[in-house]
Amino acid sequence: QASEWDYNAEGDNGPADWGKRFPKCNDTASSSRQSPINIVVDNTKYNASLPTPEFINYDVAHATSNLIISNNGHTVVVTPKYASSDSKAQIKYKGKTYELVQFHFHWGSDSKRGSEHTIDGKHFQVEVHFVHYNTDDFNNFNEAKTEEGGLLVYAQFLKSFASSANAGYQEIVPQFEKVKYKGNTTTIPHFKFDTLLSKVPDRIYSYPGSLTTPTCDESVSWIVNSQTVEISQDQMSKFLELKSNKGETNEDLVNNYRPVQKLQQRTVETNVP
Ligand code: B30
Ligand code: ZN
Repeated sequence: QASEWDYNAEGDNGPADWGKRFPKCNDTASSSRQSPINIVVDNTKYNASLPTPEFINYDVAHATSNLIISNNGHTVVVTPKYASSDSKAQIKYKGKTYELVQFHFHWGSDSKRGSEHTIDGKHFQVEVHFVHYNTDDFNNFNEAKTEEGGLLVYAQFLKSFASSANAGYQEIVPQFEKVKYKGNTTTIPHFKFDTLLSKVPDRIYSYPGSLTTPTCDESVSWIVNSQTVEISQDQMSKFLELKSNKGETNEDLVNNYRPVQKLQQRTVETNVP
């Protein structure tokens, strides 16, 4: 078999079959907390004391740090490589500190699909995941990944609309041609990650969930920013040139989103009435 898991509805490795080889991916038990989900706005619960996530060092561009951009066949991942003296990007939320380890993208072939989370059934074309682990309670990402409270992922939706390029995403997207195939990597200078986010304060949705790819560990506190960021159609077209294989055949890397999972016993909280 070509890959242990993929996003194809046809074949035996698609999302509906992940649970066969990765049992944590099943969302059948009423106790399960799989991601992504459809967020039904009328069913979200306003919590006046829900804290706003505090972004730390997202506004710093270290001259001494780099970013590795790599195509792993499932997505493009951007990983900060910090010089030892450089302060790392973090989110503080509900009394815990989480350190950014990587961010990556899920996207679709047209504007009606691509995001993993949906809001009232509506998809956005791109969803960016800023993946953090809890440095108060864990020594590294891999230790945190399997544990309740271990991870925090901040989701930012993008839509292609603007005719002029989004300056933040222009730091990354033009590099995609260097990571066209699975296994390709490239390095760029560090830049300010807050240029990739819509401005706070926004309406956020907050709920307990999981990694959206195998092994689907139920360790993630999700924060979904309801406000979208616009990129240009030219920037969007760069996503659609990526390939999920090493180049022997023509396999587009696209529609790399998991279908929404059952909400089960969960409540989605929001910070705006
Ligand atoms: S997500 O934000 O819920 N989509 C991982 C991190 C975040 C999410 C999903 C998965 C993760 O770290 N998975 C384990 C490592 N991966 C590498 C990778 O980045 O994705 C190995 C793998 O899958 O088996 Cu390709
Ligand atoms: Zn993701």
